[in-house]
Amino acid sequence: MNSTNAIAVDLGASSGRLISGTYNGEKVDLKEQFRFSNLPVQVINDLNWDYMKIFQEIKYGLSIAEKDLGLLDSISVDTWGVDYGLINDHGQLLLAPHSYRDTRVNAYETQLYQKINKFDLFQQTGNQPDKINSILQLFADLQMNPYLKDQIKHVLFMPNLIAYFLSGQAKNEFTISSTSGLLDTQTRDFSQSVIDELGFKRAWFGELSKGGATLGNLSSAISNEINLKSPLQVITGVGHDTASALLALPIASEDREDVAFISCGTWSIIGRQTPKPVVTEAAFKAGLTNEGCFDGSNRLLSNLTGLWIIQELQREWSFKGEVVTFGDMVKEALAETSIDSYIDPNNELFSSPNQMEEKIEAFLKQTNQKLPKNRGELILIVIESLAFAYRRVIDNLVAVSDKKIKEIYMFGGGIQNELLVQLTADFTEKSVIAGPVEASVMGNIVSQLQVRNLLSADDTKRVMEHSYTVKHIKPANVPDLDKKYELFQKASQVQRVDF
Ligand code: ADP
Ligand code: LRH
Repeated sequence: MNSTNAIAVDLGASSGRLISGTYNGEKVDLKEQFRFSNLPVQVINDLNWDYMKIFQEIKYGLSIAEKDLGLLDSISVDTWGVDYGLINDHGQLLLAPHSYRDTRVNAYETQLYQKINKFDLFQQTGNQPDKINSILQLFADLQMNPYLKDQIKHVLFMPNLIAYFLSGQAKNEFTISSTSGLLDTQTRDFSQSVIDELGFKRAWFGELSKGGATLGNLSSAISNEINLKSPLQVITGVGHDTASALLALPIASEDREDVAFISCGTWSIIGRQTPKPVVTEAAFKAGLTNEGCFDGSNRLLSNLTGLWIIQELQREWSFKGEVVTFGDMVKEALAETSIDSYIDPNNELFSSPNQMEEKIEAFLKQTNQKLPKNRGELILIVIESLAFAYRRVIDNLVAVSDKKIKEIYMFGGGIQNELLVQLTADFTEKSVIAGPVEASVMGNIVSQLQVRNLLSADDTKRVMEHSYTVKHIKPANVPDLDKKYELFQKASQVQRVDF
């Protein structure tokens, strides 16, 4: 076949990027075309997406990619979950889209769960109730601004909102919608009963696209503005970054339920594929959630505060003038030995920005553990604690789905942290297959090729094997592993840390 050029727009918390995937029938070659910072903007009390800048950067990136590759054939967007924009009858945004770290939801949590209690919500939607979920964000928006109810025409999740800006077509996609807390466990479509209970309208969400769709061509206004020659098709491919990454893993469909995955980015997402949502009390108590895969199957997982803690340490140290790279941080940790002090990375204390070093110390003091004597020991505490947190979720996944896990696939930027990858293998006592770093981008490209009927689901494994290499990591023996894990579990019991 002639080769084809697809553009993946992947919006992560560390950066937004446009990466081209050139497919020749055998393999996909990825090439970074353009990368830009993607930080939320605090405006008085609100933490918002910098959506205008993002959109401008995407246009700029497209013109760069066309200069590099010649004609571009298709584009799709993936992002993290849960955030959305509200569009009125005139096609305008009613509010700047909020970041899920915005705090407006705090005042409305109790009210929401008085309407539908947490376990009911979990059973109806499969999503673990969480502050970040779209359901609570939208509930808060409507309580704060009742006028919105009469003005909303579309609620569009972020990848779908950006595709709307590109094509003028509004359509929500399954994987990203599955992070909202609004899909029904049985139908896997928007839940009419949850929507009615909260005073939302079903029509706002539109027809749900499963398995992706072509929306149409890039709007001519944009092509003219940036002088783009390409007849670019805007595709609503796999919209959620984690679902996207799973699509790119070189695993045959029949083996997918036997392995676990760990997505290592700003968040750590640990999960496994299951045929249907698991909504038992045990799954609820274990903090697990159910989200959707591009092929319509389920992913049972836990979203943990992940390398966000490392990112915050790096950002704060850099502000103090001590420039340090992620690579340097891993080296500093490798130079130390464990002091057997642990944090619970998922404690609420660590999910908000700023003063991460002080928060870690506060956690260690409150749990009567030894304090680190230098930066390397501090970083090692975080990395070891992350690996133990992964083990805890892996154990829960096995328990609630009553099925063993043979090995673990790790991917995302965090697999460049070789200490984290090795400790994950060691602490879970399982082999790890690591790669690729840009898994979400690769999955985004695969979904476009599948929607365009250039690649079948069955052939995807073979094409992925030709497109990138993975590393195999064997677990090493850790003396007193069980004792260490007990210390981690004990430290994790603390709920509120005074800070
Ligand atoms: P996201 O898309 O969720 O923002 P990424 O998948 O880009 O995140 O992963 C970002 C994380 O990867 C960073 O927080 C950092 O901890 C880790 N990372 C990136 N580069 C390196 C590196 N060279 N060495 C070690 N860790 C790295
Ligand atoms: C990871 C992720 C995760 C959560 C969070 C908001 O990037 O998509 O699954 O939904 O972002």
